[in-house]
Amino acid sequence: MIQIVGPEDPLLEQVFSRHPAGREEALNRVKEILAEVKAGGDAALCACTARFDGVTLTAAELKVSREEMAAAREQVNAHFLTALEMAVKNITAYHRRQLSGSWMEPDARGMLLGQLVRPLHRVGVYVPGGRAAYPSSVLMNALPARVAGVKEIVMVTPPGSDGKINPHVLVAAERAGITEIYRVGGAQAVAALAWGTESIRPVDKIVGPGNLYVTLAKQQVYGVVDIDMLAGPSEVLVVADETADPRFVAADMLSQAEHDPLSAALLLTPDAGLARAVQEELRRQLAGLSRREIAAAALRDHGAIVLTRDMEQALDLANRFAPEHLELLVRDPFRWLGRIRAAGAVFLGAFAPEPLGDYLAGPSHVLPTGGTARFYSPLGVDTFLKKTSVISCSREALLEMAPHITCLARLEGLDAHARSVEMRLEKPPTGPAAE
Ligand code: HSO
Ligand code: ZN
Repeated sequence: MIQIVGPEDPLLEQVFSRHPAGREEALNRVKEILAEVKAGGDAALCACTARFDGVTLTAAELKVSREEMAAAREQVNAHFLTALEMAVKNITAYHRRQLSGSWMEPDARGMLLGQLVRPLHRVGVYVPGGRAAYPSSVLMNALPARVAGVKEIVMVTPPGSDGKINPHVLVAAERAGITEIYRVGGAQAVAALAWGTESIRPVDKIVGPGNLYVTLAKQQVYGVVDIDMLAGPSEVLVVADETADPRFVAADMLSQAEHDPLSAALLLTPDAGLARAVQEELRRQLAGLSRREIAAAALRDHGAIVLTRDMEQALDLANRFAPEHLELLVRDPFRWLGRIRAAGAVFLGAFAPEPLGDYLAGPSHVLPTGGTARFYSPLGVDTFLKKTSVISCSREALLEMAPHITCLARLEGLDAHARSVEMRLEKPPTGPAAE
């Protein structure tokens, strides 16, 4: 089911590569859908929803009504609401620490330089539907936006076969401060957020994970709007030594394997005894899971137990894989933190299992996957902020810098640039600057 291999085994190349199958074909379909919605607006959204979700809607039904929100509130229980509150509290507190403000500073030459930090005005949050309709993901996308100060947060999510949206998702959306909700998913929803339709106004940025179609659509509209990242299936990589409990290691690998048959779950360990014990545990625990077929497929096709020479080699391989989630189930995990170069989130020690981060710890669970932790960061407050540079200068300071500016301008063949500076030095200025 899951193999124990050496670090040079060809199986690892395959597991590490993470190329989504069928990408080209999906991309062609996505381009067609985007063009259809760009040209056809609401009518195209309804046609796509009928075709892909099997739900017939009128344009007026795209937006989720107050009545539906009220009905959702009736359907969730008290324990869910308590857990939701705790998650909201922790996620908000964590993201408040990420806030960074505008600054302005005079320099010795008489210039005043600074940076304005401003929230985006309107963002779209994509929330998957069906078996992957997670209220936790609503919080993990929307609360960082709220903390950043985003005024309009629009959620899109595909309807279920009954035309409805999961009530837990709706309640989480309301609690997280989402301001509009539309019953539309897939590439068509991304098109609507990017270009707008009669009933959905365009946004400045689209965030949130989706399936391959959604991800490719986000990639296509990048530039019309901003996007957070290109998200793929969930992954966990556990680095463990002889001190790790094989039951914990197996349980944590399964916790991500159960997301998707395409999810990756790896164990890297220098301990052969642990490797065998985890292999056995995986077999045992898998049998008791409701999503065992999904998890088994993930382990079979995207799972491996790698027997490394030592901990150093395990960490080197982990950096190469650049996992979404990295667990260090080792003696003194903090000792290894300095060696980690690429990971979405790191979980240290036996009592920080990955699902703690999925739901309640505080950091967003929207993390870079597929090796993109080499250059993407977790979704956070920064995702929703943008900056503007501020420059002010005294006449004296400009005088000092003028020869250098004009030198560079003339070198680039740009006379008007040079003149713009020289003119200010010729005669006393007129206008308000003269006072
Ligand atoms: N582990 C998933 C997020 C999630 N888990 C949602 C449970 N619900 C991707 O990081
Ligand atoms: Zn998860």
